[in-house]
Amino acid sequence: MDQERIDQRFMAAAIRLARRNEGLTGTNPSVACVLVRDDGEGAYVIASGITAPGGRPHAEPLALAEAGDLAKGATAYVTLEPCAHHGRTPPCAQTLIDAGVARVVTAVVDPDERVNEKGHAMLRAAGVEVSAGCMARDAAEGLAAYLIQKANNRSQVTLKLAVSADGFIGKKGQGQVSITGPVARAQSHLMRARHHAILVGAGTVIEDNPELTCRLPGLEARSPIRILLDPKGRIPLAAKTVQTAGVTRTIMVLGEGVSETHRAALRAQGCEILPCETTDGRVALPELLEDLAAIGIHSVLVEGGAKTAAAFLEEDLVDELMLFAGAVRIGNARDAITSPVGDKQFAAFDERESLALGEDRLTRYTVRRKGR
Ligand code: AOF
Ligand code: ZN
Repeated sequence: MDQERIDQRFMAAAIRLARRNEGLTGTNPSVACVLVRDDGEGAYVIASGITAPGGRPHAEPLALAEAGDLAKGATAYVTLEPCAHHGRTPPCAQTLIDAGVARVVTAVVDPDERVNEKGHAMLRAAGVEVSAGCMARDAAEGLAAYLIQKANNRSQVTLKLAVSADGFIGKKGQGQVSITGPVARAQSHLMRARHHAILVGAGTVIEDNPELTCRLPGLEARSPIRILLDPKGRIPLAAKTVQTAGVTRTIMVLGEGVSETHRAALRAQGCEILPCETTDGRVALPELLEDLAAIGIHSVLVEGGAKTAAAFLEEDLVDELMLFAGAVRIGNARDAITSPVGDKQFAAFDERESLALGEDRLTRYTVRRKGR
């Protein structure tokens, strides 16, 4: 295998590893570092590290500690350029140098102004060979929440939709309609676990009364923060999300007109209140996403309903689209709700991958950005 193929193989492993702590590292990105040696009989992994929950330690010192003396002369594959700053931990570039690592392969340049190629420069100045940009696009997808916050000062948005075989996402006034099977459902709960927050509009809370938690066995603690858009204060106190606000952090996004009595009642249930700007009675979404980023919520999974999804699409605020195509037909177009993603919306996205989940199919799309 040539060096480029070998590099891609280990970087792909690092990218997969980094996904494990996605959503757990606070405002820090979940980065992975894989240490590899070749003693003449082919390359093999000696150690690995992922940014710890909470954001520290960083990935590199964790991998180096596991490798011990074997790190001398090894190659480090890191999904993000090693940091060059003395933050709450010493610079990772220096830690790699001190451990005697011979070569560092990175995927994405760290846009943090304290790093931004300084990590690469530090390594090169110490005689470490640096290969940057390996599998950059794939790694950037895993780091999207961090990169979007740095570049656009807002939270990253994933829109999840389940569409029936005949193109509908539900039926009016019928609450939750089952469109996909158990395998797809488990996958959607995994998506919840990987995001900082899950967001729905008031209509969905009123009609479906969902819990919006992650209910995969063993991953219950990874339920995302719930964000409920309720500019007019229509969500009843009896809603499951309000009733369980003391267990799972719940943020109510309220417009100016919502009464103080209602606010106090929500607070008494344990809800947090985030005031929002409104236009024509609807939440101003770009401002909301900036506010969320400012309080450390860097990724948001939008799960409904049709109007909320359409609003995010209209404002070009969807970074990733997760489309579950169900095998069932809903029929009766009169009360069926059409998918908010039509040909016009699809044109803004690139298909990235598609997988079969039982009877259903999940296709992942990312927004097409200039220069990509
Ligand atoms: C790395 N490896 O695993 C991560 C990095 O507050 P601090 O000191 O933890 O610094 C936060 C910054 O560290 C963050 O903005 C980003 O630039 C970098 N994250 N760097 O070398 C890692 N998670
Ligand atoms: Zn670091």
